[in-house]
Amino acid sequence: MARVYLIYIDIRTGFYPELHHGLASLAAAIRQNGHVLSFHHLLKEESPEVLSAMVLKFNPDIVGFSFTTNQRKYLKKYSKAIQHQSKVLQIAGGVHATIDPMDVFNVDSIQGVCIGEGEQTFPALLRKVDAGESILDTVGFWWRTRQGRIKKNPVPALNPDLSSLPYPDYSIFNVNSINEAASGWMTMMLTRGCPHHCSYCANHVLRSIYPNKKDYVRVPPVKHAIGIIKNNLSYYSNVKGIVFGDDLLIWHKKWFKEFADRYRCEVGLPFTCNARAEYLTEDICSSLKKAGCVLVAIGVESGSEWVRRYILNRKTSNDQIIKACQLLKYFDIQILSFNILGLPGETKRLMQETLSLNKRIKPDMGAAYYFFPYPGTQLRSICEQYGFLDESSEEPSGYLERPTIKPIQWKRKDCVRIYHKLRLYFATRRATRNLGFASSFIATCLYLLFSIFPLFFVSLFTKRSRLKYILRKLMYKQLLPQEPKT
Ligand code: B12
Ligand code: SF4
Repeated sequence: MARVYLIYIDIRTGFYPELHHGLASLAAAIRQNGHVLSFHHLLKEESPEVLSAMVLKFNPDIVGFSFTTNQRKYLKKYSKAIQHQSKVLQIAGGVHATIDPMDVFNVDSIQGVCIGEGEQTFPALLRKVDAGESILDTVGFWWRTRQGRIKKNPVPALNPDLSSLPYPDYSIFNVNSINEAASGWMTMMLTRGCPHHCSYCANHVLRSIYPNKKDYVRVPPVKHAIGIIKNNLSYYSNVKGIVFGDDLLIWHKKWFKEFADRYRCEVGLPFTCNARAEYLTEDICSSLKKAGCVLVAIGVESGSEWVRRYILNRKTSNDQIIKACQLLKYFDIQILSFNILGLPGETKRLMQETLSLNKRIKPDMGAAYYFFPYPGTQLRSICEQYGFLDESSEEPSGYLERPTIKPIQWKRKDCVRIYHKLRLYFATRRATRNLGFASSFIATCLYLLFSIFPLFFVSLFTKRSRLKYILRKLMYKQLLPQEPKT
């Protein structure tokens, strides 16, 4: 049986260390096929030589890396260090490898790239490795040949039946410490894909690589979904609630209603999920509430309908967002608002509209991100076409660091300031959300007070000063957004 070493590059993303559902699913498929797996969750920059020695001690037949676009900058040094000590086959997979494989081949120690979902193609590759057969024709993989050319094999059709996959295997992760850092809330994922085509999101790119595009968005049979949850819960005994990371758990209304009924009876834990405003009808909100949903994360993204429609390819109106939030409040479900700033085509006034819309919907919590031009997306093409990108655009490790595109229609300092104002607004809402009617009033007062001293608060959020540390410890712990543990 083949010996596989997987490395998940997860450094300084701005998130707490998290479970990777794709890798958990891949791990289950590898083990189900009898292969031997070892895994390393690379959470901080480690010595490449030490990592390489650890990997090679396992005596792997194949080493696989997984990472998102922002993390690809770490690949080279670790892969090179392994190559320096061994000729072991090294490959990469995951979202970035799938949508920009040629970029991954720029690291010349990487010999192969897995394109798309790996639960079927990777075990097929391992069978060949195990049998000593040629791997060059393995579907779903691109290979660097001895002559230095790239052999591009076709991507097989997506498996439409999610119940044919084994339950994800989270034992590869340090589940206890990851869930404890999240106060006992465990993340999970049941469905795959999203039916929408937002211009900044990887979904339309991912969908385009498969021959059966209509099967891109899938839900498992409800019974299987409940089975996945119960199995996931067995990895950690102290689960307080579930965070469904699915792009859009409620897109299939009939499926969701049936799921919600069974979830309430058979699982019964409080949960959170992501949703688009137009899906949040009264009956869906009612099902969410009955099933135990305590928070819905809504992609507001921009307060400007023009930006949403023409830049982001999201046709949701402000009224739909406001109405959805009113419904959620009516059903006593908390709201988390997601927003993006620093977009091409945006102006200072349009950014301010994002702040204004959030003040109207008054979410319980919120997050502001800087736009990042992910490869293959429509919005990246627009950025390229209109000269919005420069070398520094590629540097950030996530979308929390700084504006990424050239500030053409807006000033960088305005973007950063509105970003911090928005985060400050969310922090005050969050800190006061349990205070009932007084909440909005106190949040507004705190927010106004802080707005009078923006520089002080911007430095509080951005500089690693002693002052920040002391204030944080003493007074503002509640008010500041969570920062990653690195
Ligand atoms: C859940 C989720 C998270 C979770 C879990 C992280 C994770 N990496 O899975 C959290 C909240 C932590 C998260 C954080 C971030 N995320 Co996120 N996230 C998702 C989401 C919604 C689902 C991912 C998923 O589970 N997909 C389903 C599984 C089955 O697919 P998969 O992960 O691709 O894995 C399969 C294959 O790729 C392949 N595979 C994967 N690795 C390997 C390795 C080898 C060797 C092989 C052979 C195969 C293989 O096999 C897997 C099984 O089929 C996606 C959106 C989406 N629709 O994909 C965004 C997405 C992956 N996230 C994205 C981003 C940008 C981030 C952040 C950078 C945000 C930030 N901080 O700025 C961080 C990065 C964290 C990190 N280190 O990855 C982008 C990535 C874009 C890109 N071009 O890279 C996506 C696509 C959303 C988007 N904006 O378009 N995310
Ligand atoms: S709705 Fe969300 S997950 Fe779906 S395409 Fe748009 S941004 Fe991506």
